[in-house]
Amino acid sequence: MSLNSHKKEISLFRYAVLAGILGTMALPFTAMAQNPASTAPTGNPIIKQKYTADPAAFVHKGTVYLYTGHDEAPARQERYVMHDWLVFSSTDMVNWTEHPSPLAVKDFTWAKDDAWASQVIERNGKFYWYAAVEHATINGKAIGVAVSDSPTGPFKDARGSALISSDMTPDDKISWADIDPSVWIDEKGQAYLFWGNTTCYYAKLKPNMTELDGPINKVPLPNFTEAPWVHKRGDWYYLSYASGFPEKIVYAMSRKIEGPWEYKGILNEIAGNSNTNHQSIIDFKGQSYFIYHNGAINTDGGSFRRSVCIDYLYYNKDGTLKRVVMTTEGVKPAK
Ligand code: FUB
Repeated sequence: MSLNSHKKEISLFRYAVLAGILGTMALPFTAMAQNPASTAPTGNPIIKQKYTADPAAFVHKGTVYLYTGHDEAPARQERYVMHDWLVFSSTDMVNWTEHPSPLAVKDFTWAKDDAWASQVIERNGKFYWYAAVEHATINGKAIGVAVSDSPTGPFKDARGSALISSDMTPDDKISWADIDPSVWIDEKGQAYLFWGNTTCYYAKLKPNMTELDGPINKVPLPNFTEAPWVHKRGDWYYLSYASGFPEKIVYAMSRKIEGPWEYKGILNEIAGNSNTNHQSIIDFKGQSYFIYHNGAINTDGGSFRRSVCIDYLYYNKDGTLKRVVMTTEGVKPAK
């Protein structure tokens, strides 16, 4: 997203929505901050003791691990303040346990700040965390990769340098082009990294998961803003992404991960008072879930103090996706 655009967006819209649809969810944040690490299952947002954003979830041995960004902007400061990432786990999608923060920008010695969106994937018993940060010496955003033997960390920088930096995508004139990594491993074991803002990129990864294996390619997608997320169901690949600004989540489908992708339309509407809603899609215990963020906690929530929510995702018989219904109730415990 454009930072300038974000700064302009304190908007009446945010307060109108808060007063309306989401008004009943506005709770005093000071009270919520006293909650213990395990959150009471009271619907959306699912994490109430701190602000969480940019969810990325995956399932490992019967447990869902949810990785999030951590919004720490003081009230009324309309800018991102994000220094570390958080991890939560659940065996039912409703009761979430917070673990100690396993990764921070400072763990990437070559990075300056901005713990933006990320995704974790498992390969051969190791967990690889792809994360967007501001590079300290190469102008703009970059993507690093950290590794751990446990999904809850601690994670350490796997390279000692950026995997993706702005000098590798020179056609892009914006400094925040290289953000929002999404990673996928296909049936043959080939790993792919997707990312981008304004332009969607992908590249193959080597089996070590820490080096590119070939050129950086562009994915032609209509009105792509950011937040690509790749998933597969049956024979279909899905590439969902944020579109426009404020952002809706839209999606495309393909029989092959390298495309061509066919645009299919809107998956999730604008998330109330948040300009972004950054999705993650998983299946767990026979049900599909759409995980995203809104700005519904507290009247100071909004675009820079966001909160992760979960609602159901449903497919049509032809493989297309039904539009997500965002709710305050959230989901029921998965059995
Ligand atoms: O959290 C910072 C940025 O906001 C993310 O990288 C984008 O996807 C948007 O959610």
